[in-house]
Amino acid sequence: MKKSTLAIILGGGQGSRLSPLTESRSKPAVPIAGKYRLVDIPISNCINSDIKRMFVLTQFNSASLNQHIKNTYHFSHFSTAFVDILAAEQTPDNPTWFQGTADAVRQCMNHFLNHDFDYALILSGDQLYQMNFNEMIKAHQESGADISIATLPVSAKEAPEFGILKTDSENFITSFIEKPKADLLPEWTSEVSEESKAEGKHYLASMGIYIFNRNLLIELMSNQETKDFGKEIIPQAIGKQKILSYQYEGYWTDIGNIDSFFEANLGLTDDIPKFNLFDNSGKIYTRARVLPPSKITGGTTVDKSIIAEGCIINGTKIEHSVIGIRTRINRDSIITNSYLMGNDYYQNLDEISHNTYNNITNIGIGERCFINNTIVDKNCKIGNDVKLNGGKHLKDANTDLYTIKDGIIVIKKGVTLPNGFTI
Ligand code: ADQ
Ligand code: ADP
Repeated sequence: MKKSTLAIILGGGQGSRLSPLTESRSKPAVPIAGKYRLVDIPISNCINSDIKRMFVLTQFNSASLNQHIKNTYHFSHFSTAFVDILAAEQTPDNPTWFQGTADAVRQCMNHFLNHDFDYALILSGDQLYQMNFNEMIKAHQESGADISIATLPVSAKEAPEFGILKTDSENFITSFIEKPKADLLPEWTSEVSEESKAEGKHYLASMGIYIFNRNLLIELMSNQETKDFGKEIIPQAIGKQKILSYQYEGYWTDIGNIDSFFEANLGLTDDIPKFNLFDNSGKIYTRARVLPPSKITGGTTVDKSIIAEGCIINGTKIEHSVIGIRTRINRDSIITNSYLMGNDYYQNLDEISHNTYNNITNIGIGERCFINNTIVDKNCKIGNDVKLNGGKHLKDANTDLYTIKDGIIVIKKGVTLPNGFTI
């Protein structure tokens, strides 16, 4: 008999690692690759795996997340498919927010149990990858596991950021440690493929992607003390339940902080990107907007860049950058190594000329700007002659207008940078 799967997408805790992009929106709504939102990645992976009942758990429910889900994921009237957002609710029984990933699942169990399912597929909302979950479900079924965890080899440098595990000869997990300190690592190496060894990846890491059998999930969730999958549920299940390590071979990266989010976006401009947006079988879905094609004029040279729909570009050079929907770039501006998220709306010509006449900064990038190693959030008004030169020479900072983290400048959503503004 075909077993059924319900997907639970962990949309984000406080999102502080992605701040300031999460200052005014929930993490699943953060724009990625110029036209998508973070939540489109796990949802698309589910749809491509024919898993079409999904809950997105989020700590706060922004208008933009609701709008995006409502306007994007429409399923046939005759199917049981849905994408529902469950935001942390304060009820008389639950006066607090989600205390961790397992607590988030526990607080929403009554919603899940309204549906028939044999397996719960629990996914993170901040990872970039294309995975067919059916292969993992098949391995889970065939092995007779109670829980399965997707895993992949990582290096000693990466290992302290992950749950690290060891397996027996049948790939069942025999021990697990959440985010081990570097000095503990020597005890945690695993037998990995020759290819992984050659890349210096000697540790098996949890990807934070879990399959639980329904009854086991209900049982584990009845323990109010456990708040987190990585810290409690998984380590405590070792030796009690059969936990399969399902080793994944493809590209996967965590995009939970500014540095990795920035790298993942700019990585899309590689000749052959590791994450492939141009793929018939692994399509990434997003809102179907009615936008005109992008227009590039004024002799702008463009190289190694992704330009989303609806842009009007009249600059000098765009290189190694991701340019989001409805971006406007004016004369003689240079954009390198940057991610401009784009805009939610256009200003009309009358408004633009009225603003220009009255020295009011328009939406988009002004004239003669230089922008490097920078993320510009949506709906920003960047004046003329603005110089934003991110890089390791900059110290971390946080102001009303921008944040600097690891040398990357992040211009906050909707701010105005006056003419001549320089970082
Ligand atoms: P982390 O990613 O560090 O480690 P965590 O911060 O718990 O774990 O987040 C997992 C996912 O759940 C993220 O998508 C996060 O946004 C979301 N999340 C966190 N708290 C939440 C909450 N209260 N409500 C809703 N969503 C929430 C985990 C595992 C490691 C594993 C890595 C792989 O614990 O063992 O190696 O994932 O990235
Ligand atoms: P994000 O999460 O990307 O920051 P928002 O919460 O700003 O998104 O919501 C984006 C939506 O808001 C868009 O669909 C757009 O239509 C609308 N919107 C935002 N600002 C404006 C504006 N000044 N004029 C018209 N529409 C706007």
